[in-house]
Amino acid sequence: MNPSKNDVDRVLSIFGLNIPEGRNLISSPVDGMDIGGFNSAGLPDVADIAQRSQSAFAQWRIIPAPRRGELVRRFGEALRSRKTELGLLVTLDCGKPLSEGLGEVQEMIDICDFAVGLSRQLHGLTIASERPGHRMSETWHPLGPVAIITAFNFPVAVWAWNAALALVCGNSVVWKPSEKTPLTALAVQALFDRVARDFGPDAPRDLAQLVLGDATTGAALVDDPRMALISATGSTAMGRTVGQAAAKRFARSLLELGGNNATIVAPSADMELALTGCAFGFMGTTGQRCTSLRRLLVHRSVFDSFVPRIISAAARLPIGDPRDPANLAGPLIDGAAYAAMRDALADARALGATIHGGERIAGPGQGVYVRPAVVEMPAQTGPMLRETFAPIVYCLRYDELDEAIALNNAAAQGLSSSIFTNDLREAEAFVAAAGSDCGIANVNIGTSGAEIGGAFGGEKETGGGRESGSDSWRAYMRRQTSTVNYSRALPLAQGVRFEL
Ligand code: UN1
Repeated sequence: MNPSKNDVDRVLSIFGLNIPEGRNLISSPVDGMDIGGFNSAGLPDVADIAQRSQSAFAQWRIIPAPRRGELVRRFGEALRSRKTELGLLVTLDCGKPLSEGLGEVQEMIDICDFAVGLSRQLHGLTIASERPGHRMSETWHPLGPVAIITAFNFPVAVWAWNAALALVCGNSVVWKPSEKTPLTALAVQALFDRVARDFGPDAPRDLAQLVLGDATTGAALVDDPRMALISATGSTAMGRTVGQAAAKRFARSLLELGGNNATIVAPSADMELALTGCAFGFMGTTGQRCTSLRRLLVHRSVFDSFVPRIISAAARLPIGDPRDPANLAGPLIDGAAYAAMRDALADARALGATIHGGERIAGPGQGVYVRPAVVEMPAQTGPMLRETFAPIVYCLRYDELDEAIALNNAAAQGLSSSIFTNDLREAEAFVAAAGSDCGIANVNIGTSGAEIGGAFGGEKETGGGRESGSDSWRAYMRRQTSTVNYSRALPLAQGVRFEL
């Protein structure tokens, strides 16, 4: 047995699972070795799952919300007790360093805590009626089965953002994880199943289900008329297909898609903070976060002192086996990711860019390990305006803040953005109406690594959806307006007369 398979086998057994077998191969990006396989669910399987989800929803929606919260609380406790094992499995499944694997499980725990509190706060409104003896109110009701489609880079946290909220909101969920990372999904599902079983009859069978498969499986789920909300995280290309398919049948969609995130480094910035924020931003998670820093806009007066420090940080970054805590970056997910990285760098070179790093380096087995690339661009064109899911940062000089904000906003996506400055006017201008057009606009923090308490998502080609904190829960419920007449007359609104 190869080393990563050995680890996977050991961890899966803790969750009562064996290594799955099937036609679609599962390999660990850590060493590129095959671990097992799975079979894609076909159309009849998806239809069956959707049917079961609908039955579960019919039972779950009438359980009081605080009791639903109790199930999520217990699930959060189960995650706490298995954080170490699950964190390691995240690392084996998607290749992120162990501290980030553990961080991802912490993100799941955090959203469970958030959702438990929320389960007593799904507040509606009372609204002043214009008619005497009438009361108008707004109530939030459970919506229906929710399909959750997730990407390889956060193989479990993004499911948890969606599932924890959807469950306290009274919905059932069906999860279609990335075909690149089915192992953590299997473990999390097994953990949830155990918690749900122990919860007793209030938790219906099939409340949360898992469906493994490829794009065809995902499409079948999106098209199923029983799925009330499609929450999809991944590429803009995937979101365009999913969003249109959902819209065709008037289903709701919640899209959290690509980003092409920029950081502005102003002359007054604390350069140490900026260095760490930008370094983690573009190299952390091997540049495979949707919030990863991809464009670095540096004021002309500090460019020549700051960018060489970024280049040297990239050259020094400890990269290797993500299970070794000495390494701050692990592998790319696969060879296709490296091919995309190479293509982007070749395009940049053809445009006259100067490239530092970006080469493949040795790592365990067949794992795809790369040196992050710092690219000095002549202008914001070509690959700088595309999202390449790899550790590449394109650097550009700017002279005026307005120009930097315009460059920030010129990307097709609008997920995350940040500015490093100690100038209050600049900081406020960046987060004001005419500032960054992104869903996330940070000051003296990098673009990635958001907490769960805020709403997470972005504008334009990022899809417009908001997941996780704040009032994102509303996307998982339906709003009902009720006007109750407790008078003995029936006055019509707007003074309309209708007397028989
Ligand atoms: C993603 O990459 O899809 O803000 C999610 C962050 C993480 C979530 C990223 N909390 O970087």
